[in-house]
Amino acid sequence: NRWRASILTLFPEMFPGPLGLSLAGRALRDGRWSLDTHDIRAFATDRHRTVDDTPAGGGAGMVMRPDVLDTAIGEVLAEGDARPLIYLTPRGRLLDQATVRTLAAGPGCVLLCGRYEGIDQRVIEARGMVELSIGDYVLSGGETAALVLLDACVRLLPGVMGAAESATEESHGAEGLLEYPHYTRPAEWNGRAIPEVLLSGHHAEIARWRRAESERITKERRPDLWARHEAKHGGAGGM
Ligand code: 6GU
Repeated sequence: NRWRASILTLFPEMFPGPLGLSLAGRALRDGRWSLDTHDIRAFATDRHRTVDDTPAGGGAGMVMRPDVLDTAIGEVLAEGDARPLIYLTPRGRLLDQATVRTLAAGPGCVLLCGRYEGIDQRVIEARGMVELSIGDYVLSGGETAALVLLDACVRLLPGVMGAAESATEESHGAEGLLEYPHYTRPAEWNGRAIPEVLLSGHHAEIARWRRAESERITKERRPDLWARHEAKHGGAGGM
């Protein structure tokens, strides 16, 4: 019943990578989650272990074969395994913190990392894959996106983060605002002082300052998040 991530990839050596270190690595060793990787090439059937072919209709690049992928998926996702099958692709729906929370609250996930131009559309449909992207830029493959998705999920698993961190939700938390600025000693550094209010000991004023900074920074950098925050929490009363 531990949270389980299974990875289908042509580059299993890329895992656990950074997830073997720090918070996620400790949680992995403590058995709070598990990771298994599966080399897609091991499921090829011909002498040359072919996993891709030329695109139907012509054009550049290669497309991953549906038969090889389906065999690989069948090996990892047994009948009755309730985990979602996620295909990481720049044409997927954008991953957000709400999706991360849902995934972390479930039994785990199976992550398919694509390479080349993509994978055959038929296996996406036949397997009911959920297509996710981690942002509007192009990576050379889904592997680094899978590491990002897992990092975001694992830190939310019970007992992974210390009480200090898990109590609050930071940027993109329930309020949907970006984090306020942080400071620590020394009180003055290279001619720069810590904002006076943070040294005042007035907790209500400090909370007010932090809230105002969060709002200012969100408006400035992420008008999209600010609009969503206003629609949800705004006092002005939307139409
Ligand atoms: Cl999930 N894959 C690739 N190849 N590029 C991406 C991505 C995923 N998300 C953003 N860019």
